[in-house]
Amino acid sequence: VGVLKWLQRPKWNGRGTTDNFAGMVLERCNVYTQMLQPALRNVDCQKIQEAFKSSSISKNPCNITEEDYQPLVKLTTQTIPCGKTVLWSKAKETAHEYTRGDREMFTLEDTLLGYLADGLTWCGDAGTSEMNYRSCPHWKKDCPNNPVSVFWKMASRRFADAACGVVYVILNGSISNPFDENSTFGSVEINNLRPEKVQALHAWVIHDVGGVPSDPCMTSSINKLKSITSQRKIAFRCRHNAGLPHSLRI
Ligand code: N1C
Repeated sequence: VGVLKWLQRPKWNGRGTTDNFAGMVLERCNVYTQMLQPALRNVDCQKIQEAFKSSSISKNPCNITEEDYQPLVKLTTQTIPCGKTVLWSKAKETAHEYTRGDREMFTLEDTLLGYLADGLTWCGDAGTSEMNYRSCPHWKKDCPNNPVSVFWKMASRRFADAACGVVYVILNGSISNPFDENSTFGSVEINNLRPEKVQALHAWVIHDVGGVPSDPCMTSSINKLKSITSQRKIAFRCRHNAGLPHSLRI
């Protein structure tokens, strides 16, 4: 009994592949390309679904690389106009609330690639051609180079690298560290913005209604962000606001 139980234990510490992963990817692709961004109506969602699955199928889920996503990336090419990129850190819902109201602005989840993957988990296994619905590697407890972590790092890097004009970032002013150097924004995106085409980074620090003791833009956390942008020769502006602004333009 002990051995049997041991054999049946989940392999990894993270949640398994989302139920109906492939079906959800196909469905999201159809919604996005047929209803949300008609400019992409000619993409082949069947192919996209297959490329997404193939990125991790029959592979060790601790050895995923950005190259594994190349075919998917190629099929989902999309150009975001200058001045329309919205980054966020620890403020996902707030950022999406904002871009829902202004369909011209794009977070990564408002691009096809981010839209397909948002909230999903996926991984395969070296020995089989099935997804693993039971468990997937947890980035801390198992391994950092798992399909989901590598995906967001790759997608975030490319999203920031492609940004031009004024770039916006929505930060969470209700926590002590609105700019976190270990976050994806602080470790990947900020370092991949290109000074030659990014006019400025405008930060919106959103905090709870009821006021803050002092200006969140003056805290050491935001000062750190300011100094990184200045080293990188990117102009920086910061505003704080209780609740969402009507326009991100400062
Ligand atoms: O680590 P974060 O936030 O600072 O990452 C956010 C930053 C955004 O600007 C996005 O462009 O990085 C991009 N991004 C996503 O779009 C995204 N969607 C879902 C990064 N991560 C994303 N996720 C998942 O949330 C992913 O699993 C990652 O680990 C978290 C990061 O959330 P965070 O710490 O609030």
